[in-house]
Amino acid sequence: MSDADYLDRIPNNVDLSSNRRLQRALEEWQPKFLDWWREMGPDGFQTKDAYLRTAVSVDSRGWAHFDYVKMPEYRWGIFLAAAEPGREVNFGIHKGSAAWQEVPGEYRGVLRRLIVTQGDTEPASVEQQRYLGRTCPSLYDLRNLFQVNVEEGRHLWAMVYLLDAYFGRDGREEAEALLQRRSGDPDKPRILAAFNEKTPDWLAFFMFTYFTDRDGKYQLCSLAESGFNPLSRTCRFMLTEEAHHMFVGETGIGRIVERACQVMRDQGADDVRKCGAIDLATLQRYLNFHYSVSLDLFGSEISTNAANYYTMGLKGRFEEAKKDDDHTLKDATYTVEVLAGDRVVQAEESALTTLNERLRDDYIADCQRGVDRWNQIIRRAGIDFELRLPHRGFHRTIGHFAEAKISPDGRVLTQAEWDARHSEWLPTEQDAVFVASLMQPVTERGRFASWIAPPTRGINGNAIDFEYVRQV
Ligand code: BYC
Ligand code: FE
Ligand code: FE
Repeated sequence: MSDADYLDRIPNNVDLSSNRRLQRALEEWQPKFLDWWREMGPDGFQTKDAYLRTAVSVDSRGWAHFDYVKMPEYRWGIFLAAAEPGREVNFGIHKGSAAWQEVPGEYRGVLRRLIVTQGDTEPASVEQQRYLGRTCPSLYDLRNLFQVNVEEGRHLWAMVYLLDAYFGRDGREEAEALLQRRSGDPDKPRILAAFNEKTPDWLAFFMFTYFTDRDGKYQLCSLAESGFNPLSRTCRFMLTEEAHHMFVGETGIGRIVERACQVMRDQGADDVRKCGAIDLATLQRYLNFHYSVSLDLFGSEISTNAANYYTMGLKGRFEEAKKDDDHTLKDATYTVEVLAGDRVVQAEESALTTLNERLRDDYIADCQRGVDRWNQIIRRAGIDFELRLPHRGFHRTIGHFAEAKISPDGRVLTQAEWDARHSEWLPTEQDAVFVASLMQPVTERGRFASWIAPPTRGINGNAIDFEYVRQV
């Protein structure tokens, strides 16, 4: 393949053609990515036309192009948000110096690790969602799944670009390793725990895109504040795509809630499952699981790693630049919830070591907004039920709450109490079997599975019964 041809196939705004070394590195990586995509990407449908959006520029008015494309031919491009002239490091000990255009030598290892951790989640999620196409509730939803999958693939490209462009040989090795780890594989697992869980059904998929992709939003927002300018610009553009992933999650759950409410209103509260819809109690258990697993992704409440990332100017707070304080946080404190024996209490801690918890707080507030909208659907249907985010300490495996058993309402439990009650709070084997029984593919244009209401509108101005994925 000639260079020009190759360059045609990687849309980019990083002037790839003028950087031979980088071009060669990406050229070597591309076929390995495609091998990975074929082996671990969506199962089936690889030869079908899917109506997908492709990033073709970073222009806020027209960055996305919609058309039919076969997934392996998707143009995974490299896009950075526009450079801000004169940008500075906005926080930490280097606050006020010019933002770095190259990796500061002393932070090389730390920065590489942050980029690798971010990059690892992207292919992991594609692997987790690999088999969902087989049981799609509609062509509209199937297309949204594939859209999320190709964009997570592009996010992997975004991180591999940084590794190849700025980290030389070890960057190239990390880029290869990103294609070698496998979600859920005990011998070569993905880095973060949530990305080794299964996403076995569409309820889990919608919960994942609501809760876990939202961790992505908050992590990307704090990396977008980075003093390392290429990382900042890369993450800022990734965030524009992320919004759609969370939209898929929020509206997916909303439509399942709507369907459950319809059945409860029309047939009676006890018939939801019999009518092939998902009862709200099961939904709450799935919510509890995905929310708690996603909370773990923020790391420990007290973290010297987080303090260091901040002090070094590598990873900021959510909306760092908008905050009105000294942006060094040396003497500042922050209130966090901690365990004190059999109680959860508030404690004042250093603002630097509690940065993970602060980001988790921002995340929790954001999660609550969507839950409120789901509850509005329930209230409007005249049904007396409220979905709730469980306490932040519930079902945690990272941080100090991992040492205890906490109920959804925030009480510290004995092991015996937990054993007796956890099946009320987390998806049970029967829930999984029931939800699995509903997962029958619906691929007729304009039709939807019994457990989910149609969306209010189609994609990119198209009708709901548009042929979002062509069958032939
Ligand atoms: N699982 O100081 P601590 C996304 C490790 S999602 C396993 O508490 P730190 C997406 C930690 O590495 C966004 N291990 O944590 C969503 C450390 O190890 P060492 C992904 C964990 O370092 C959907 C030790 O425990 N992006 O984009 O402050 C679909 C103590 O750690 C976990 C990022 O994560 C865990 N959950 O913070 C597709 C951003 N948590 O040092 C995509 C980059 C902690 O003892 N990553 N550990 O060996 C980071 O900023 C940080 O690594 C973390 C952890 C926030 C994840
Ligand atoms: Fe992503
Ligand atoms: Fe995402």
